[in-house]
Formats: sequence, structure tokens, C-alpha cells
Amino acid sequence: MKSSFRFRIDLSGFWEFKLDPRNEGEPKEWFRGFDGGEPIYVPSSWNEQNPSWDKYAGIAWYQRRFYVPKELEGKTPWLVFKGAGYHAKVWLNGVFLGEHEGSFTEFRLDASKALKAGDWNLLVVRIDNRLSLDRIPPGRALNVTAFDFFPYGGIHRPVYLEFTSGNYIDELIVVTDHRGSLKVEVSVGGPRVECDVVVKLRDRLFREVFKDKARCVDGKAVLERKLEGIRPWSPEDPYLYTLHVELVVGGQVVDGVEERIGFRSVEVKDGKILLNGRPVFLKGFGRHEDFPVTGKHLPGAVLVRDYFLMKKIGANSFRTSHYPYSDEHLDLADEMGFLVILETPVCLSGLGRLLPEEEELRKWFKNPEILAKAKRMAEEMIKQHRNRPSVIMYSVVNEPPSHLEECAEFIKELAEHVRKLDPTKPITFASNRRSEDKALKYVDVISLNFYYGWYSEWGDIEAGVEQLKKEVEKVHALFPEKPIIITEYGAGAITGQHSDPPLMWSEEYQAEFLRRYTEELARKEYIYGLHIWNFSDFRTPETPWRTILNRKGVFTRDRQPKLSAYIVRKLFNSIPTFRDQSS
Ligand code: BDP
Repeated sequence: MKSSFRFRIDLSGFWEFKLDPRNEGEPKEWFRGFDGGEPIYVPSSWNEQNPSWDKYAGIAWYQRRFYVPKELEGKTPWLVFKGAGYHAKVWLNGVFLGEHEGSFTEFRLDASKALKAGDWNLLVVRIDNRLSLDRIPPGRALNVTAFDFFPYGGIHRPVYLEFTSGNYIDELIVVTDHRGSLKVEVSVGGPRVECDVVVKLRDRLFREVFKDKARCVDGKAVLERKLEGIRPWSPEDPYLYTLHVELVVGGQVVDGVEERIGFRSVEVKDGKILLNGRPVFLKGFGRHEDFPVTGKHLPGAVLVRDYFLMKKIGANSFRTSHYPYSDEHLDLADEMGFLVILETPVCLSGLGRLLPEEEELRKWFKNPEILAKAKRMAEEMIKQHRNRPSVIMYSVVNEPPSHLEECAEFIKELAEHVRKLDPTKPITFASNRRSEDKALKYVDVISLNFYYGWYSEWGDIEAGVEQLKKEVEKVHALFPEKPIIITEYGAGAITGQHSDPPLMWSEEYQAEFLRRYTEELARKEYIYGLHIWNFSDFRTPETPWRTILNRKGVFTRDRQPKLSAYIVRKLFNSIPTFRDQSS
């Protein structure tokens, strides 16, 4: 939900920054303002902005001053963080405003009790990026994590101050279908008052194509209509409308928000994934938000390049592995017609390595606090992104040890929670447990990650492909009624490393691996998607089994093609988006 109506003060730019390795900032009241800060840029992770902060996964403080014009007195100020982490505590003018756990979702804090209009204000933020087993995703230390992406810290997405009236639009839920149904649900924040909600729909040329209004009842207004002559949204024609919603109190428009929406339907039926009633095939990548220097912040220009590269290579889809991406990232997916599997931050690939005692591992899943946290993170993710036409599916976990009953139970609960929050989208999770997985029965679409020919059968692509065929058939035989997506398959390639015959780590090995996998998998009629791991190389913790980067990118970290990009481009472009189309 965006708002051009609300007055906004952008707090991106240079801030002051100070590490707090002894955790002394709070007792020493750094929240009233601290000395000795050094410059840092927001939004971006802290690590690569200064080599001496690079390997720091601890507590650090940010501060900056800003002026608020007198005219804004009486408005309700909201401090909005689009993403900061892992854990953030926020003070304004020395007054504690609130805290938030989780790096990848937006949070907003009411700043009324501390903000001074017509004066300077001091904003101080304490970020705690320590790794621990009860955090999501879990870790023990900088280089000991349940995941292989680098645990960057800091305020890596934009921060701003936004002003509303006492009554404001708190939440907007939009549900459409490709035949022109539109359902808009508006929740109004602030004291209960008599109010109306005006809904306008504008097409791409900003012509108003629909306008109506609804009364609020108990702080909620609902409007449901069937519109004629609507142009549906699809990867081939990602047509967006802008939905404007105004809140009217006592005849005055007191708030306004807008959302870019598309009319599309998604459904899983008869073993197929249907988009607008047609069987659709997802071609694309697992991605990461990762870039040199900016860390977990992907600058707009990089995002634009990424989408053009993905288009050119014939992709129409990606998974937000392994956490919800930024609004800018997903705005472009809506605009460019990408089908997104939106994933929670519950990435558990290496949890078994952190908890080698099976009893401990089982206990982790039985901890109600961890489940509650995962649910909360899923809830925030859904609230932020549910209205996007690009988001067609939720992935609740990545690579859990779901051969264990306790873990399967955890996934069941999480999936049920997500389904209750948004029953309009299918649910999946990325499994690497194949037919041993005890949680596949709880999801609508089966997602599988495979690395035969890399982590096993290494150096032998053909042996890997044989194994792959066997395993995928086994899962299909167990769940013949469910569509399968291969959410990960890939091999590492160091740019410039060539070999004949194709040996591991060479560009040729990666290209051949992806060619053989893609060819074999694309012909299976029950497979509805292929996501290569990964779109681009990304930074990892330092371990003996990684070369600081995960090299499975088809593009390098600075977004140049490897040999495999040319192979994948041919393959992907020969697979039609809709399975009822011939190639
Ligand atoms: C899978 C994980 C992914 C890793 C990938 C790899 O889901 O996050 O980056 O393997 O090892 O286990 O490259």
C-alpha cells in the first residue's frame, strides 16, 4: 500500500553509526544521542561500507537528526522502516517508540508521543544482528548459520516519516480475478467515526474506469463488484490498474492510498497450476537480495537490470528465496509480469548441522515461541505483499528437516495459519527430503530442491540425472494429484574457469548440468516449474565448502553472464509460459 496523499519526510541518506560490541549503549543511554559516530549510508547493510565492519554480526547504533515543519503539528506521525535487522529498537528524542524482530518486513511506529513539530528531532536506532538459534533464520555465529547467504546487518531498506490524520487507512485487502471481479476491504485506524470509503480504479493511461463508495461499519468497509471490459494481468500482458482508495470523514477526504493491482486468478486443480484458468509453467530462478557494498539492499538500477536479464533469458518467475523481498523488487515483478513464489524467512537448510543431536532438532520445532515467531513473520509478509498480482504462491519454509514428525507438524501449523490469512493463494515449501518428507501432504504444490551431480554423484552429471529422474518419479507416485515445481537445481561455476571435458566448477560443467536437468525435467507432464539455483552469485559465510561466494549463479555477482546463461536462454525460451500453447 502506497500513499501519495500523505506528507512524507524521507530519512534515507547519511546517518551516524557506532558499533557496540560490549552491549553498553543502552545502560550508557546512547539513545539520547551518542558521540563518536562515523558516516554510514541508509538504505544498505553496514558490513561492506567499511572493511572494519565487514565481519561484524553484533549490536550497532544509528542516529540522525531531521527537521519537522510546524505545519505538521496535530497530524499523526508514523516512522516507517521498510526493513532493518535483525532486531531493531527505536528512540525518538530519547523516548522509546518500539521494537521489531525480523529483517525483511516493514514495521511502522506511532511517533506522536515524541515528535516535535517546528523543531529538530533526533532519531536513534539500535540494531542487534547477533545470530542465535531462536532467531529466524537461525544461526550460532557469523560463519555458523542454518543458511548459506551472508548474514548482513543494518537498515537495509528505506526509512521515512509519514503523516496521517487521526483516522487513516490501516489495511487494504484487494482480491480480483481475471474475469473482472474486484473485492476491496478497507480497515480504518484511529477512533471509531462515521466514514465512507471511495474506491476509484484507473487504467494505465490514468483514465478512471470505475468509481464507487462504501460505508464503514465498525471501522471496516467492503466493496465487491464485477467489472466489465477488464484487461487481465498475465506474464504475457502484465496490465496494471491503479486502485485509489480515499477515506472520507465528515465530507472531507482525510486519507488516501493507492495500490497497483492486476486482474488475475490462480488456482491448483487436477494436478495443474492454473493462471487465469490456463495451465502455467514457471521458468526462472531462486534469487537473493545481495550486491557488492550495498549488501542486502538491491539498488533500483540493479533491479531493473536483473529484470531485463531475466526477461532476455526467457524467465517468467522466481522465488523470493529465502525471505520476503523489498517493495521495489516486487513492484517490478508486478510491472514486468513475473510469477512470484513469496517465501518467509524460515530458511532451515543447515539446521541439522547446528543441532546435530536429533533430540535437540526435534525440540526446536516443538518450541511454541519459535512457531509463534514464524507465524508473525509470515503474517507481516502477507500483509505487505498480498495484493500484488505477481505473488501467486506462498512458500512457508526452505529445506526443513521434514523427515521428522515434529518438523512436519510445525509446517502444518504454519501452512494452516497462512491459509487462514490468505485463502486465495496456493501454499508450498521447498523440500530436499524427497519421498521421505512427512510434510508434503500439507501443501498444495510440491516444491523440490535437487543437487544430484553436485553434492552427490559429484563430477558425474549423467549419474546425477539418473538419480534425479528416479527421485522425482517417486515423489510423483506418492502425490499424483499434486503439481511439482523444482525450486532449486544448480552447480557452481567460477567465471573464467573452462575445461574440456566439463569438470566441476568450470563454466562448461554448470552449463551442461543445467542443460541436462532442464531437458529432463521440462518433459515431465506433472512438473509445473523449473527454478535454477541461482540467478547470480551471492556472498556466503566463510566456510571450507564455499569460496566466499555461492557460485551457482548463471550470472556473476555483478550481473554478467556465464556460459550457462546462453544455454539456459535457449532452453527457457523454447518452453511456453502456458502449457496449452505449443512451443
Ligand atoms: C540449498 C539451499 C540454498 C543453498 C543451496 C546451495 O536451499 O539456500 O544456497 O542449497 O547449496 O540447500 O547452493
